[in-house]
Amino acid sequence: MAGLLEGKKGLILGVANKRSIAWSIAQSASREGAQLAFTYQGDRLKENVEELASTLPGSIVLPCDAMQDDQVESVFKKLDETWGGLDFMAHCIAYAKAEDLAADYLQTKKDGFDTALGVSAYSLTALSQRAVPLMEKRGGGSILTLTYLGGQRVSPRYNVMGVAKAALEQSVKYLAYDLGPKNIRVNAISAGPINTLAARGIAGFQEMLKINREKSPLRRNTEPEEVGDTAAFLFSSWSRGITGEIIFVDGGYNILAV
Ligand code: NAD
Ligand code: 0WE
Repeated sequence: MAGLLEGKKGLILGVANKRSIAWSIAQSASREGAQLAFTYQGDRLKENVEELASTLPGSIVLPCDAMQDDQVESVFKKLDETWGGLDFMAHCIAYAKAEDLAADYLQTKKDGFDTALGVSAYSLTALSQRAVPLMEKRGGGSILTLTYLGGQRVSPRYNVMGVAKAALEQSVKYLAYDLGPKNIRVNAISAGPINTLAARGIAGFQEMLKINREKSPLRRNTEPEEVGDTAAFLFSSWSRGITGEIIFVDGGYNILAV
């Protein structure tokens, strides 16, 4: 049977290593027949991403620090030259200064606030601006970002990242409104806690995984493959009626009260 994403071209931003949620999204999309382009942030991650991408034949690998306008610009120039269009984009990028995930939110400085909101929230809008013309050439598209429950509720020490995710989630809705007439859909997956590079070193993260495993309706932790398969659905025409949504892939944890 033909894959769900046969003939589609997609851009995946935010692979750091094999544990990255972005990599699980890439594997699901590739399994369903999509051709992929990857970006990496800085030379430190270049080899990692090239090695992973080489396992998916026909992949493109490009540098892209989301805060560098020239790098963002050249990604879409390259995709336009090689593919002449784009069907989907997965934005899997977040960053806050470590110090801002350790103290109280009250202590957040302007610089830390701007960094977290710039990298984790504004970058979706900046990237979407460049993706739109390529998606229009294909008669539409699907844009996806990743968020966390800490953008809607208080998750202790998620702090300025929670404020950034709130801005990101609302950006999803405004972008969905703007891009609907172009048949471009914009959605977010709100994933449960997953042991990735970005989660490593967060004080108490193992305890969070334990609570999630014990309390969530599905009584297990979220697997990155579950996020990947939901992403493939959101890239596909099976989700053609869905835009501006925050879809929880968290074993149902978000529905609970005490
Ligand atoms: P990860 O560390 O594998 O991925 C984070 C990525 O962000 C890295 O590839 C990093 O290079 C990239 N990045 C950071 N700053 C960047 C910049 N300036 N330009 C370009 N790229 C930049 O960790 P992950 O957990 O896979 O995170 C991916 C997304 O999933 C993030 O948005 C995160 O908030 C979200 N998320 C994670 C969890 C979790 O528990 N791990 C849960 C829900 C949502
Ligand atoms: O979005 C995230 C984490 C994103 C993240 C992680 C780091 C660690 C290293 C952003 N910036 C940095 N900066 C660093 O220097 N998650 C959803 C995972 C996560 O992080 C938490 C969580 C959860 C869940 C932090 C505190 C509380 C819960």
